[in-house]
Amino acid sequence: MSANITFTMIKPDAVQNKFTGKIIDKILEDGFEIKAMKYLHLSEQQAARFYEIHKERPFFNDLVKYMSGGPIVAAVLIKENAVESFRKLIGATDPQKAEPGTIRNLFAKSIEANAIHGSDSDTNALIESSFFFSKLEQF
Ligand code: IDP
Ligand code: MG
Repeated sequence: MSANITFTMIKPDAVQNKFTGKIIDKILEDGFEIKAMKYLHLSEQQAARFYEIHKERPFFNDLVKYMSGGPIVAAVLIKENAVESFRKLIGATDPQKAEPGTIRNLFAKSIEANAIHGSDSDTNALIESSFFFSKLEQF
């Protein structure tokens, strides 16, 4: 069951640039089902907690400021092999290295403001989903 779940955020740059609708279209066209979704503005503390795993990396403070700098859209997505399939759909972290047609290739501004988040493992998909949504059993 957990292998069919991933978690995503449409990041502040993409929301600000009015790419939310286009990105959701790409996700649905790729066969994902939206199980839960919300629009919200993270506080710096929430962004720091979400990205705690990166706290030793040099870009951590900038990342926290950027992720709390404007509203985001958070969602839980369902598809077979969801984590791997979604990472393929979004493309490489650096949009300059992302394959043509991927969400980051189409909509990201920079390696930091890269339009979208995707979980990197089944375990993290569940942890990240429960960061934003309760009643995980419904997934
Ligand atoms: P991912 O989002 O592709 O999984 P991670 O390495 O987990 O990439 O990094 C988390 C986020 O931190 C990235 O999506 C991006 O917003 C930011 N980031 C990653 N590497 C850099 C960097 O070298 N400079 C600035 N920001 C970065
Ligand atoms: Mg990551």
